[in-house]
Amino acid sequence: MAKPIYVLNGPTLNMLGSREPHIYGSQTLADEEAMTADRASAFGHTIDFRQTNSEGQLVDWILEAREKACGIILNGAAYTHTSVALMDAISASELPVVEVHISNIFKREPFRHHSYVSTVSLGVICGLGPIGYALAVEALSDYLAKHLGS
Ligand code: CA2
Repeated sequence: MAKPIYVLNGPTLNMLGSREPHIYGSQTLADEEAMTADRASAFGHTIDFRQTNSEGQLVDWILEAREKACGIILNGAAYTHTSVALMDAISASELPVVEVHISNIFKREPFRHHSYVSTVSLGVICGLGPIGYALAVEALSDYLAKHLGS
């Protein structure tokens, strides 16, 4: 059976749709999951969509993906800007990773301008709102079709 795309979400993204809609929009994480699954299905993929507030759990899921997933879409949230551990796990996974941010991190505070995740990712989508996840599915599908014939 074909391996899914892991879609991994970091801390506080479970609050989407309930607070700070001026930054993150009004869609919930469940809405995000449904939209991402639809787009994946259109490209012949399935997703495994998860959220955690724990850095260690994200590391474990990224390493698990090495065996169980064909690629990763990662919104590491605040850990994006702080976590060498996430960066090392992505490198160790040897999988294509598309980094997603709902907000435009470059328009925000300077501490959000650096991403450890970007340094080891295939590419980055940020600032386009929730559709960024669907765009990431499209980009990853295109990459996988060209590089793995899937
Ligand atoms: O724009 C993004 O997707 C971020 O990854 C979101 C993170 C932030 O630390 C990154 O710099 C950019 C924060 C996620 C917190 O999500 C909330 C959702 C609703 C209400 C409050 C926070």
